Amino acid sequence: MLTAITRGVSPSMNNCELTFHARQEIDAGKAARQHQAYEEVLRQLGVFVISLPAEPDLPDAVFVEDAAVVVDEIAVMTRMGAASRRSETESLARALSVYRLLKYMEAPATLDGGDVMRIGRTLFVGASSRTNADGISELRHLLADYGYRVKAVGVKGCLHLKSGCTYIGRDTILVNRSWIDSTQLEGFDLIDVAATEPTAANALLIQGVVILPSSFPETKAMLEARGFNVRAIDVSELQKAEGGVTCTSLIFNSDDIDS
Ligand code: CIR
Repeated sequence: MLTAITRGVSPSMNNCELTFHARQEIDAGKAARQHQAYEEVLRQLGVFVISLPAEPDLPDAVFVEDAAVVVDEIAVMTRMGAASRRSETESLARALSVYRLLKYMEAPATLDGGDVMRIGRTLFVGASSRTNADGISELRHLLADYGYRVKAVGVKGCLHLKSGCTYIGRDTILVNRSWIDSTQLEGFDLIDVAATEPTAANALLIQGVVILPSSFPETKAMLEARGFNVRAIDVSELQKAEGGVTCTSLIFNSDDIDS
């Protein structure tokens, strides 16, 4: 069964980390409602959602994707690039330990899950301001025994690899090529985001449906014209914290336990 771990919006979200966006007031109540609607969409698509309680003292803890890389056999608990976020892994590790053997990244490695785009047995990993070379080689080492290949991809001008590209099925990647070294994505069809929507490349593929923020109507229309089934959702408050639609869940198959 497809399972998602999510976590409620922290009431302290206004103290979130910001790298590329200017700080704007976030309505934490509205963010929580948008997040619940996101969880509901996952449920409608057949995903079993495990919704962890909010962490009041950890402003970015809703962005669970960054704290772990879950593959079919194990979960790698990351050492996130932002020191303020590192204690998010504790409660998440407890939740994930039910489903996967856990491995932990060690200093000096840093890596955020938002930098990891998995396509089959290949993990493309963004060399970003959050993920360093040690992080990429440690992930490669931890996953090599399980038959995964890790390929580094240059990232500049955005937070994470998946701020600038995501896999949307049918051998296709939605991309903003000005932020991502797309030469590493050879062999895939690339669809460029609309020029007026540079942050539109963060989409979440679930059961053939491409979930996309509703603030990107031009990119949505382009994808629909190419035959993709797109579901738009409003995540405006989470976007103010530099979040998108991949970062608020960790999705994995819970039938693969204890391999
Ligand atoms: C941060 O800067 O860490 C958070 N404010 C946003 C994290 C978004 N994560 C993601 O897209 N994977």
